[in-house]
Amino acid sequence: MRGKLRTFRSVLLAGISVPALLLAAPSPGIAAADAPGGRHPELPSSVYGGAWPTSHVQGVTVDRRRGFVYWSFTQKLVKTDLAGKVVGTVEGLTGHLGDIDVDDRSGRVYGSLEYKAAKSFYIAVFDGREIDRVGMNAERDGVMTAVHLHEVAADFSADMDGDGVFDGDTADTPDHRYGCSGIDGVSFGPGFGERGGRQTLKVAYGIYSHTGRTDNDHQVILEYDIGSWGRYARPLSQDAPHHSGPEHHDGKFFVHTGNTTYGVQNLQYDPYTRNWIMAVYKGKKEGFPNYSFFTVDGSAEPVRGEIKGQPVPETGSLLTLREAGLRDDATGIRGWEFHGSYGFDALGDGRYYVAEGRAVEEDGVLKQEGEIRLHRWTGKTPGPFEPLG
Ligand SMILES: [Ca+2]
Ligand SMILES: [Ca+2]
Ligand SMILES: [Ca+2]
Repeated sequence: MRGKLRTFRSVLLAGISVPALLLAAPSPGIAAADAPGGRHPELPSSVYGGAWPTSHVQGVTVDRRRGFVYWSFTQKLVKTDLAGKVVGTVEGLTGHLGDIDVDDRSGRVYGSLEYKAAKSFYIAVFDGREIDRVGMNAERDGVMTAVHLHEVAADFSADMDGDGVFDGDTADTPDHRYGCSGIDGVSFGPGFGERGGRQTLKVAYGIYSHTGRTDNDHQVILEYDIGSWGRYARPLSQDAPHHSGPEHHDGKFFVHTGNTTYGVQNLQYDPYTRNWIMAVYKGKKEGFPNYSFFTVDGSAEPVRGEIKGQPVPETGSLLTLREAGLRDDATGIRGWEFHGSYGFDALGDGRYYVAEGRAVEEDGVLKQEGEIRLHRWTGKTPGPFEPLG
């Protein structure tokens, strides 16, 4: 793996022109449907995102229209071109930047951003077009605003055992409604059960791993129409976090997967299969299959039903797992085994970029590097993708 990476980098350094050709191609990011004869514009089989003195890569998103890749490295957003050349970075984040997704129309990048000690949870909005140099500051350089999500803060800080004490950022407690640890996976896409129409932002909860309670066996996904978010978005002073955000979400949905370790790491709508893809860190509860990857059937209407395992019986909008992949006979839960928790982007034509990350040491400094590799959908079990190129 290391050797391969180095080879890829040295190929770039030697100026071999595969990526350069891609950049030179007319309108490389125009959607496949717009390409003459329905041919898809070429994308490199892998892109190297650099090594950074941060925590691991948390999410990737490709702006095909403009030819850029954005990488969330937890404390830093990195922008490269499709050849892996660094265009700029946004730094100085003291919270946790998780999964990201680009709004193709505007080129803005939306990412989950958590400050658990301050009980503050945001969608960070980066103006991708304005990121043009390394070392831009998230607070001072005018490239990032944040919108606070009240619903997440309320569920995260819920005193579930009613003892008058909120136990804070720990898994070892009955507190946190649905086991909410914050937010991570984000993706734009159509409404659940809809093919087209207005694209909304979906935001998935993190869920603490806890095998001793029954109310944490669902993934929770919030839906927001960002059309009105201009009025809420404010620059963020991380020492005095604002709470400017919409009063209400535009939908709250539950998926029965069994408990996982920190919930949906990467959420991604796939127009090719009409799946909502959820990559997770496996759960540890007995009696569940504890798959690492789930697909929600995006063509199915949400149904009203019981949110199983709650201390007070509760109903909500339930999403349906796709009838595909592995099946656990005891629970009926469907899923897959695949890595995708560090970053996953669907290109819309049956191809995907899947991120890998690893720790490296450079000049005595511990760093995390990221790389994305092109895959295609096979639908086979246990993992429904195969690498391309
Ligand atoms: Ca409590
Ligand atoms: Ca994550
Ligand atoms: Ca995503």
